[in-house]
Amino acid sequence: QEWEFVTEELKGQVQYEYAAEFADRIKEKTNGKITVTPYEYGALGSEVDQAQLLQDGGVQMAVMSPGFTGGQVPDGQIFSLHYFFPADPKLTQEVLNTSEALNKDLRAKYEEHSISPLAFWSEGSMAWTSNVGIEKPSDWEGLNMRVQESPLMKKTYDAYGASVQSLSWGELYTALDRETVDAQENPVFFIESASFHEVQDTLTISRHNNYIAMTTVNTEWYNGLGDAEKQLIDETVEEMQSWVFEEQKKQNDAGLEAIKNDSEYDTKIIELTDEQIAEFKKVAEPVHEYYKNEVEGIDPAIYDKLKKEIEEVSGE
Ligand code: 6CS
Repeated sequence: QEWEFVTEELKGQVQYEYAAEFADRIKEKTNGKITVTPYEYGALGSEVDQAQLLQDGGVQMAVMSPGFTGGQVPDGQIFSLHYFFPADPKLTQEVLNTSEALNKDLRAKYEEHSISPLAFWSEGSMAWTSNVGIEKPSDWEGLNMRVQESPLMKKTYDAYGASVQSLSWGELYTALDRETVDAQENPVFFIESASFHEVQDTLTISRHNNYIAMTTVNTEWYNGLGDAEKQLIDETVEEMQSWVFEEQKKQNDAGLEAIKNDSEYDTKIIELTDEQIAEFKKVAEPVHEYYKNEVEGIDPAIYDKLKKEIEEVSGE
């Protein structure tokens, strides 16, 4: 058997390395009877194309960012709320591993679209890059922010006073360089690896959100597998949760060091203080209510349950 596994990143980056490690483990466990083929971003299209491919059963597995199906599965937009999950990736990962709201209720929502998320994991805390140096909400005024395909992301940056534009990440370096967009958000490892810091003067450590990815399988394909194969996949996905946590941490630490030591581009690093973060929270928190009460098609009960689970983990 051969299973095809698309990712939204390149060799060396977290998502691709995840798929490659998954492939190695399956090969070993099945003595080569099952081959998993990982694909880099771009090999089979953009992030949006890849999501569609998985839904159509054109590939069996995908690492998928919820932001690219925000229009189709509105509940998945919960991951783009700012200052909702714990700032610490370790605590966020604990929520992702244990949450019933996500692993049962949200999973069912994705399954209506033939996407089965088997696991949710953090690629690290996201930072903002720009040329202006974002330190307070009003610094966003007049900026054009790059976002994924998620209406809620627009709402969030609207609240800060920015305009937004959806792009695949492959177009982002050029867009920043030509200043057709002014700012973007990503985990630090990705900013360094995609060289966005070369075309942006500043990086703000904002702790506004973790970047979340999902290990997904085509629902009908997965449901049609035998119990032994399902068990093999589930068990390997579960083992990979601690592996990917260490991998993203290693890459994010190294990425920050590399940006700091890159004397050619001399990126200014702004670490927001707790007081500055409180200003962003004031603007971002009403969007949580907006999400829960106004976004069409979402189940507010998932929001309430998840909020409680987050409070339990973060002790707040
Ligand atoms: O910014 C993006 O869209 C990309 N960022 C990451 C961390 N992974 C893939 C995604 O497409």
